[in-house]
Amino acid sequence: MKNKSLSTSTIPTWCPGCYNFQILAGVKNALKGKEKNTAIVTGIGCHGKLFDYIALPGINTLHGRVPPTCLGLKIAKPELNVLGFSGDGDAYAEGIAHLIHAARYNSNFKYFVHNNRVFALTVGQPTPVSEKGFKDKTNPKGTKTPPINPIKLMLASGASFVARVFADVKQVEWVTKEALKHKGFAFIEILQPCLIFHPDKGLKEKTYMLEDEEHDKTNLEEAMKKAEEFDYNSINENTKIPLGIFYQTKKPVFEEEIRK
Ligand SMILES: Cc1ncc(C[n+]2csc(CCOP(=O)(O)OP(=O)(O)O)c2C)c(N)n1
Repeated sequence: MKNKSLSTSTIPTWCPGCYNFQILAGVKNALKGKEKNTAIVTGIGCHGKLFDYIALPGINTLHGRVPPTCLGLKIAKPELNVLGFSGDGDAYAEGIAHLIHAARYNSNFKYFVHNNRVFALTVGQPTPVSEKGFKDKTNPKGTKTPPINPIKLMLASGASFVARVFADVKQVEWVTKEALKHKGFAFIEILQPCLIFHPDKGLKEKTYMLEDEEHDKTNLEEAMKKAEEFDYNSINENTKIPLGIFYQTKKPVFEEEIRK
């Protein structure tokens, strides 16, 4: 799991065993050899600390503003690989309007959402993907609202690459490499239990890979059906969570269109 290249001297302050370590290692493995022309953008939250632990240039931007920051980088320097990282609060609460427009614009950057279904850095408030009834100090009787389904949202918003993986080094490395091969906006959600505020024990065991089935990732209708298999709300003994690439298509790329 250790990958010293791209390392910095900053000592991580993530909790011991945090799945963010797996995400960091997977991304670093995938970026080997691409160090010279890659930039990263991170949001605000535990995920955002990744900025300090990976030796790449970029911007640790405002809460929720990762997509427009990535878009700006791609407009200025289209030859750069640009990778953005958000938490689910960052992406689906503060930044949700930007997320929808990122899918619509189809700029050629890759966007990773560390989805631990909680605002972790601010110690455990519900996000738009926390299950109905989630309890914390701000909602002692449990929330009253159901979660959104980000995979369906991205498919409906026109994203040209939509994937979901578990926060496991190998899965993150694989999906990062696939996303880098894709020309256009790539949305990648990473299911990441938060050991302290949303442990989601046994979540990985409920997942399966679309790549092991005969899933046609060019078929939007099929992708929507697969997206509906997991509603982010009820996790029980019957829950099955598809992972992998739901959908991939070719669309005009924003920064190329404006140059014309
Ligand atoms: C505009 C703005 N609103 C709220 C905050 C406070 N804040 C800092 S971190 C954070 C939680 C981030 O949660 P998430 O994006 O899910 O990332 P995680 O910590 O779970 O990785 C919040 C709400 C802020 N810094 N800026």
